[in-house]
Amino acid sequence: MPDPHPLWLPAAATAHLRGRTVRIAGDGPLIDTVRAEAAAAGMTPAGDDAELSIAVTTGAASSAESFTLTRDGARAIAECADDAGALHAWFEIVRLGPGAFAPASTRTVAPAHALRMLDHWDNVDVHPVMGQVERGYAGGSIFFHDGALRQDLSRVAAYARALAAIGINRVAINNVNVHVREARLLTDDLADVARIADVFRPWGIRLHLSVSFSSPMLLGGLGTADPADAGVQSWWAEAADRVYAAIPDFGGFVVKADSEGQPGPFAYGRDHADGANLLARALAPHGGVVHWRAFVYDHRQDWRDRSTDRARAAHDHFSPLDGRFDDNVIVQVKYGPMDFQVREPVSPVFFAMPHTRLALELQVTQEYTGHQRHAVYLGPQWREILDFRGRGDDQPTLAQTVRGGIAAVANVGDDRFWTGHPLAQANLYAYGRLAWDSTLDAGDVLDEWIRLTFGDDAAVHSGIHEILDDSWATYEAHTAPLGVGFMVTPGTHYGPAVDGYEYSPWGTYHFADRDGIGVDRSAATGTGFAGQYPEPWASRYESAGTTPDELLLFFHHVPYTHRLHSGDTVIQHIYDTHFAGAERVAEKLAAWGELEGCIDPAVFARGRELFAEQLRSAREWRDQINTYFLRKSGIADEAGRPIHP
Ligand code: GCV
Repeated sequence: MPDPHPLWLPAAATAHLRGRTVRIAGDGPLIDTVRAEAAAAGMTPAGDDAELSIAVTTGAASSAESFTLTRDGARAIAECADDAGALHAWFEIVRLGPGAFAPASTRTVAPAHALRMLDHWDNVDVHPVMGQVERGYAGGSIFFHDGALRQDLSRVAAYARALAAIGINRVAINNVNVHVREARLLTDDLADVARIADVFRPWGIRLHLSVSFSSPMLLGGLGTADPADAGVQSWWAEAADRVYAAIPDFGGFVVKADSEGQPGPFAYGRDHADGANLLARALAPHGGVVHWRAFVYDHRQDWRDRSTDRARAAHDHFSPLDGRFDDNVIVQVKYGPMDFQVREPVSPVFFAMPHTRLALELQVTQEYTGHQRHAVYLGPQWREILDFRGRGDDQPTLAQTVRGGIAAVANVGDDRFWTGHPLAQANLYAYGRLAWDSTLDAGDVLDEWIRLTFGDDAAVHSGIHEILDDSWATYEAHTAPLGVGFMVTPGTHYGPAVDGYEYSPWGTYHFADRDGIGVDRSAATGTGFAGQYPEPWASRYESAGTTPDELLLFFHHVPYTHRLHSGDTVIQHIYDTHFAGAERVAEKLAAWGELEGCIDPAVFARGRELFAEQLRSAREWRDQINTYFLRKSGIADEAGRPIHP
């Protein structure tokens, strides 16, 4: 098996540091890491006049993990708040490349969010349906293999280094769907889990575990998991004590409760605050946190019942609990009210719980955005989400609103390129960078990633940038239209199935008939979801006339002849975007072909195979969607292009 791809840290990424002098002041494991990095980059230790100086200087920069970088053209001096700041300063110097020492300037660099987390949905056992990694598109797990923790953790070490370089500081190693085997990570497997924590530690990353709410029953033999039961409370306290004895810097628990079959407090007549606080109190003496997911909805809906709306569920369950969660509970909210669709409105939960620490949950793994067979750069989507001003155009952005940090579902596996499609590495990179600084421009982050990963060749750079820059918009263009969502193959969530979920229990409908399409979520005549937003968005989403085009069908059921703000009718928009989207994918395939001979042949070959599949899939989407709506509406394409009635 060839060595795994170096991600954004090939040897060339530190070439500008080779032969230069360095001074690294301070002690501790992270400082040792920086020293080892500098030595590996070919730097020479020196004294106070070193070209690069990295020192922990109390009071230099106040917030945790931050540093102040002063450059004078010849030297770069990083004064760091703590040893994590020193590690981040090192990787900033790497990222800056040959420009690391100039121009003369001083600036303080601090993370926007204290918790910047990746959630792995890795299983210990190979799950009969979901496999080794749930929604994993990059091979097996880097942590587990066939029912056991891996002995060889060298992939984990390389991963930890790459994550440190983009500022990630928390990793949950197992799936939030905790099956019986995975539940035992909390007890029987602690020694092995501690081995993984040891690998992450030198990179400033703390380990978290997903746990089952039923652990006291599954693992402790108790007859209940009721949060009010004293035996249950002591069981969790003792479990936490044992974890911290094995892993002193353990981060905490991630919990999916009362969701898609996972157990939770509802079974005992308790609510989610009762459930979350139970675990939080076990972790509190040790400084741990609970990430309690707000992804709670009825997945056994009756499609005939028009009063139930999955989009409402998180707000209905959680907003009444605002203020009841302990300080070390973080309620983790998916960015949209449904499920990581290519387009959804930002969840109203973020603006309904001012007294609760909320975390934003994103999905780096491309469950609904092409399974890492399609090259889809999600940076622009995340920037839109992070920038959403839920309380008004002059009010804070979502990024400024969340106090519990950012988490995202990871996209790596034991694949040679880590992420299946080599270009999907850009999403992992961008996630880390945007979690660190949510104001970075997605295009600039893409440029950074391309330069670090592929080097300075201008044609390669512009070729890859052009392929990825509009790739999210392209994917949106040829899949479910105008925010209506889903239309994917049930189960796998890959490829088109327009009615795949239309009569299913999962609550994901588009309600297309011969006259129109979309879900009426207005307060006046629909499910009332629009009314879960504060103003001005409650009013904006309430009316089709003020709902942004890209979300029209998420909020309203309209005739195919409804005219969008763009001037097009809904039906013509569907035809135009689907033809254009598939056409754009053909151009991307051609653009990738231009890179032959200019990039690593193995990367090129993998990309060529996947772009061919992306084009096949985009055409399939185009044809199924266009044909479906032509058949439903009977309205011809104004341009008379080939559809299949
Ligand atoms: C881990 C979606 C996915 C599931 C996932 C779930 C979740 O429903 O399809 O695979 O389960 O989200 O986020 O918990």
